[in-house]
Amino acid sequence: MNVEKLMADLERRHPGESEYLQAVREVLESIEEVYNQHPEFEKAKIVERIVEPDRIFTFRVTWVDDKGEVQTNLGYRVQFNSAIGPYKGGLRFHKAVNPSMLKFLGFEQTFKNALTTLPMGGAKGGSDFDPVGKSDAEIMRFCQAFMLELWRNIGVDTDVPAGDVGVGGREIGFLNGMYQKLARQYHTGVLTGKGMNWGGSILRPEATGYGALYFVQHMLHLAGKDIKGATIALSGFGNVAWGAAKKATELGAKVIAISGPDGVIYNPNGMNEEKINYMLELRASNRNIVAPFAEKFPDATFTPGKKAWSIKCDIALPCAFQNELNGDDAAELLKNGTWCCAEVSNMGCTPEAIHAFQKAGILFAPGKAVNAGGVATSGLEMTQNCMHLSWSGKEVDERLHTIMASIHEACVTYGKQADGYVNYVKGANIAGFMKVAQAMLEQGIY
Ligand code: 2IT
Repeated sequence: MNVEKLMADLERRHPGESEYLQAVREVLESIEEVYNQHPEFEKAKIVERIVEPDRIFTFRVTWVDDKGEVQTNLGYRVQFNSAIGPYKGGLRFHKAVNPSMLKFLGFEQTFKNALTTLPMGGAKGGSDFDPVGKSDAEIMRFCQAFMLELWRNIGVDTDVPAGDVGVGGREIGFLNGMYQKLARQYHTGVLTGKGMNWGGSILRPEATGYGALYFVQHMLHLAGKDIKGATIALSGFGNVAWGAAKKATELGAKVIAISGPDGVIYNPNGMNEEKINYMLELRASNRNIVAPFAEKFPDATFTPGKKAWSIKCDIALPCAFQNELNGDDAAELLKNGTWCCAEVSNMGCTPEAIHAFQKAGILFAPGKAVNAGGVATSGLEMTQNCMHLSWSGKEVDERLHTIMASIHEACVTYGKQADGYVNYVKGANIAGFMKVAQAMLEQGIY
């Protein structure tokens, strides 16, 4: 395998798709050495096949806003890879959504899902619909119009969407209601992240953040460190940041920063139940700003235009969006003594930031390992739906624990260097790739 040649071919085919090309390059660079020890992969052209999505559906979504004006958005579903199971992955509603973003997310999802130990292929979808400033009624009409197109391409055993940025329990509800109406299919398992009364799994809302903190606990344990008393800066304030803040606080860490597109909240006394619950209110307001947190809690301060990475902390947890932590941010964190960074968002760090952390020898782990607890618990939700029963919180949490431990172990197996440093990026990429590649190989050329 020749990474530069593969990348040049891919760039020619998909010019300007920067996020997609970035995600593919990271994986190819990680797996090159192992891949070249497997001539059977080369012969079946596994890598040339694995970097392209199986198919992409693109559709127009037209809806009417509260003023009676007609609005048109674009909708997509990228069915990336089904070698190990039906397509599975979230839907993102965000104004910047485009094919490059959803292809990068679908590609990442393929390897992440492989790491979970559950039989799920990779997919992603969404729309350039911007939920900011929209009323609940507008969000409902948009979700219904989106499903009017999507429903023929999804199904319990074919493709199971869930939430992502801009899509939470409320949106999954609107989507599921319309799906049932159109498909006349009442199986509870065509979407995950559902409400508790209509097929949802206990702990799914918390799972991405909880799983991330379980993963961080394993990393710290291996490095002889303790999360108790550590200061944490996290970005975002949505579902993922909320779950991470909740579990981090429960484990005795102090969450001293959260952030939004408008700026950063410095929260020197850490979180409490009221503050954590307020994060949900901020998300539900559709305003996409974090500033009101400091109005509600006078011990916190808001600084406009600053990122969470400007706050001195032990552990940095990007929980918002891709490339939200760049090389300059990494330099600032390292200068301030940060000794661990775990991506909870997908591809939260730029290649420059990852390189800086690894060069400095601090603990660093990538999103596809750290945040896999979200989709893993979606997989557990699918299992419960197929069995027509609900597990207790204890049962789901134990399974999530076991899955995160196994993902951590896989990363260490494939990522431990001769000098003892664990390259979690390499470990996660090789472990995920090997499973999907082997599955493709065994199923022939198709
Ligand atoms: O990035 C992700 O793993 C998700 N947005 C969750 C996907 C899922 O199917 O639960």
